[in-house]
Amino acid sequence: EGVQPQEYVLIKMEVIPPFPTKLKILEGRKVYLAAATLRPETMYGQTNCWVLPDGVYGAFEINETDVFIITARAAVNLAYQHLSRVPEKPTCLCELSGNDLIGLPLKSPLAFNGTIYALPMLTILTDKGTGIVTSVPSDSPDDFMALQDLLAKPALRDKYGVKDEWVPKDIVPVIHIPEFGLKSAEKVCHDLKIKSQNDREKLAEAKRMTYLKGFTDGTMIIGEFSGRKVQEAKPLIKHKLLKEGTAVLYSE
Ligand code: A2H
Repeated sequence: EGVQPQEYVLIKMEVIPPFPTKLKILEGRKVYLAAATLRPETMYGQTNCWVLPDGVYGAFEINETDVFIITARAAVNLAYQHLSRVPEKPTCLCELSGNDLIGLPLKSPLAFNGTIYALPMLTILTDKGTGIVTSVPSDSPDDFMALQDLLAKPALRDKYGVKDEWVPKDIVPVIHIPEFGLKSAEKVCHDLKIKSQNDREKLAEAKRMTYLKGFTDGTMIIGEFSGRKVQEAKPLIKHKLLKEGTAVLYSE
């Protein structure tokens, strides 16, 4: 963690009822997997959600209606940021493992795909954000490689009980970058010859390259702000999500 606090946008990925047995006690409530992102302008391209299979999560009461599934660590931080039903005290309705979340159908704001699913990512850090990550394989090298691994490795899908119909077949392009085209993550992962989601050093380089170019040279090619520069669209999309209540701010 750095010296300066990092501000994330938490995207409320709504769990579509009816709930499976492990989530039954949450029935009747609005339940969300809350994903921390630095790139709200890419949300059109969400194809799935990522959870850590061995991760420990909880279902926390955020207010009278909403429940967020996140790590306990994030719930404590949220409770000190006015995002807990009981001020400064997280209330957990049930504990869940990442494995319990795999396969949940979700509806996420701005996503071009109507229903997306929670899938396993093995490199999620439990001491950053909420432990839930939304997947935008067009623009995130980590997301692109985790998806490649699932698509290319039937044994990996089997290990985590992932059904083929949960795995997105198509990437949804969001941003055009002159140097990298419409699927910058795929292009950079290919150019750097990245083999898997565990290729951490090369992925750090890929992230650095795409993050910077996307912001400085990128143009939106989808949604309300299509044709606008990413630099202009980013704050507009962030405020739109916050205003409509499909996202909240979170700092750590
Ligand atoms: B970003 P930073 Cl399109 N473990 O959102 C691993 N990764 C996590 C995480 C966790 N616990 N919590 C959040 N993240 C991811 C979108 C995106 C992101 C795009 C491109 C790049 C990118 C869609 N995934 O991040 O260490 C989230 O993925 C590249 C930096 O705080 C979040 O933003 O800088 C980003 O990492 C936060 O990472």
